[in-house]
Amino acid sequence: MESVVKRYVKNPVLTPDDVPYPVATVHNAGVVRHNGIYIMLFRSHLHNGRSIVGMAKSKDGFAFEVEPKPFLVPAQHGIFAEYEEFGVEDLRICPLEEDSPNYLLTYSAYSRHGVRIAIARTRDFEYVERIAFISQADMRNVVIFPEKFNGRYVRLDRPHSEISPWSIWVSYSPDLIHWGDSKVIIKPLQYHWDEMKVGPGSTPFKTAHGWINIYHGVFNTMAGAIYRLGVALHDLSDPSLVIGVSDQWILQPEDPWERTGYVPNVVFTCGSVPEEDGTVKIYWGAADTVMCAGTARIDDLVDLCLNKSRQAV
Ligand code: BMA
Repeated sequence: MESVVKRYVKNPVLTPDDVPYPVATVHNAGVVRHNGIYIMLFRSHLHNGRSIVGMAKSKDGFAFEVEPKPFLVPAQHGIFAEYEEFGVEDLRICPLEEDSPNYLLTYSAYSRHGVRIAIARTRDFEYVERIAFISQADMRNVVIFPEKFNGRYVRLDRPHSEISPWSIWVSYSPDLIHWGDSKVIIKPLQYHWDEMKVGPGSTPFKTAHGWINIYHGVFNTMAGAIYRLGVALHDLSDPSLVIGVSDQWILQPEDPWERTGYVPNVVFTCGSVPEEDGTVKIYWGAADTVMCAGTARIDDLVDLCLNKSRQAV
């Protein structure tokens, strides 16, 4: 069978050698197209094991050039400094429709108090305004839908739990700061490729059939965890309604740089860019070490969710 995601022939698209300051990895990048330029905000481990976020730009979405200075490093003052002390990771970019250009950035902030999610805003990818922390500890992987629904922002999130397997939840907010009305909408499926945990991946994008949510799922083996990508379709007017979750994964570690590296057997997405020709560019961190890209036909993703789906919860 032809694979759903076609890898770019010159993967990886970004490696630590492409970065003009010392880093050990480049991975888990949020990506958008802003004024016709692809902006990639990638995570890098520094040589002390803590993470920062760098920026790369591209005209075609494949050939990226890294900016001389990092884009986001842990804050130096105030509440953000306290909770970002150990690093900032896995940033997602939400191109808000309202008041465009208006990008929300959500990222994991690590500190001695645990991991929680911060939200920030930029209009030009030069000036970044941190807004708030939008979770307590034990939350990673938040993506925000680009539209409001009945006057509220909607996000997919992934609280950690020792009781239930780590699942995808939905939450709502009137102001981007206060979130609630949470409920679980996609759970790992037992004895399935995502049975250990699932979590939001790239920012959902709209199709005629619903919102496409490309997520990650994890399976544990005797040789360690395998991170793969899956896809779900959410209702256009109420994204808490899951229309379908593809039974099969759409991407798994296969290339040598996906199978070995800082953490072996990982493909992990934080960004995808839908194109006008009916394809979507998908970006993933490979083995937590390099960035890769590929394309999929949006109709193929929709078809998997509509016609080859598994139960959601
Ligand atoms: C997750 C996160 C991701 C990482 C993945 C694989 O728990 O830490 O940032 O890509 O593990 O190591």
